[in-house]
Amino acid sequence: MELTAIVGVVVVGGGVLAGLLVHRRRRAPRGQQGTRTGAPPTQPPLPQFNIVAVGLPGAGKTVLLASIYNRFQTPAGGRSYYLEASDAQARDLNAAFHRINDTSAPWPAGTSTGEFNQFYFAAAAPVRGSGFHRAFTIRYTEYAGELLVANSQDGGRNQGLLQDALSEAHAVMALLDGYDVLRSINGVSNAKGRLQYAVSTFVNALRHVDSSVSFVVTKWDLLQQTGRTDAELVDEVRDLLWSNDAFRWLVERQDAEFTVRLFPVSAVGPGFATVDDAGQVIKTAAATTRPTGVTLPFVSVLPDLFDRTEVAARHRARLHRQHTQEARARQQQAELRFNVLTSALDQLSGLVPGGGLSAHIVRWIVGVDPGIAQEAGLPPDVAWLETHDAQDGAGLEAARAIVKEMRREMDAMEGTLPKCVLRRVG
Ligand SMILES: Nc1nc2c(ncn2[C@@H]2O[C@H](COP(=O)(O)OP(=O)(O)OP(=O)(O)O)[C@@H](O)[C@H]2O)c(=O)[nH]1
Ligand SMILES: [Mg+2]
Repeated sequence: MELTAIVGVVVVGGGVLAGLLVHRRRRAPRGQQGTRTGAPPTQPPLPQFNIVAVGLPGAGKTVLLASIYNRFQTPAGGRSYYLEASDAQARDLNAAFHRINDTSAPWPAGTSTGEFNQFYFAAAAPVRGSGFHRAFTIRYTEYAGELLVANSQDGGRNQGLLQDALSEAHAVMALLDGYDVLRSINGVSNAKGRLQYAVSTFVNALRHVDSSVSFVVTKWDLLQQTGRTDAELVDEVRDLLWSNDAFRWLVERQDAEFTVRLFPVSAVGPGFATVDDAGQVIKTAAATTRPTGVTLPFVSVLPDLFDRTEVAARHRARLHRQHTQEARARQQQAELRFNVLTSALDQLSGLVPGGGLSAHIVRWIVGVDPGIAQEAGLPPDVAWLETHDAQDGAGLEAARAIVKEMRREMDAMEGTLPKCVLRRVG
């Protein structure tokens, strides 16, 4: 089965004519099209984080999703947690990655506009010798990049679903096609036009979205073939993108609480593919995949959410100090509100259909009133997790451990490639 007939991740795409000619690929046959919203693999109420990827057709959304799942499906590389999909979605994603990995098989077909799929991944970590406990769920939306760039009767319904997914997103990954980036750096005519088109598509899709946005440069392995170091390439890519007014606006317009990063990512890794004379990316016979950087856009989501909470909480704490006469009364009030809030959430978690806390409640806590926990004397991420951990203490402990590891992975990347941070907040 084709991955494109299966997967569910959100990515925005488009391209100038010349670019489209280079990137034109076959679409999944009609019989294989469909809309699937896979059931979450877990029954207990877990907090849910929604991720949407946006990128032009051919930017690499589908291949990246298969590669991300492949990396996260078991604890590995110093990571103690894993992501678990439902049996059916795991089968689809594994089959897709196997197809990508098989150098005698063609690449997956482009995703059809009739497809719209949502993948649910439960994150689980070991807790005090009592096995793995689920901590939260990540929902990832997969669709055709064409939905972002063309009006079509066929995809009309899915364009609406995509808008919904974007408005519910906690984090958006904006994918820039690394091959376009490479050709732009090399001064190939039309390449900059296609990048410009991608950025305009992001502007259109994200204008009214207030989630965090990170930029992902896909097919980094092709850029590495220039022989330049990652640090040199990041410098060049930054300069290239920074010269684009719309890109600068996207970075600078983010809500003040978010750090904006550029992630160099290869879903297949170095040496797996090259570009032939016709401009097609072709697999290298007998090569094996060694994906690089694919976990990073994922692991930045939760620490960024908590950082946003923390920055807002610090701001409120400053105001709090400035009004010392009112401090005591405010403290008492905050404690009261915090208690009311936690008990209300306890009740809500049992009432929401499917048992999970809705994204709106997540936004409410994280986005609207993050100072409450601080005023009540709790560190914001601990308070956040406690209010969202409706099921058991082990789930909370697992969530804390996962977020800590995610932070460590982010810090390591920023230590190695500091220029990847386009804008630092906090
Ligand atoms: N070298 C290299 N090529 C890649 C990589 N990821 C994707 N590609 C190439 O890019 C093509 C398009 O990737 P897809 O993942 O199908 O693109 P998409 O964004 O899902 O496209 P639509 O489904 O049309 O929206 C693949 O068929 C590969 O040829 C990568 O990490 N490295
Ligand atoms: Mg696709």
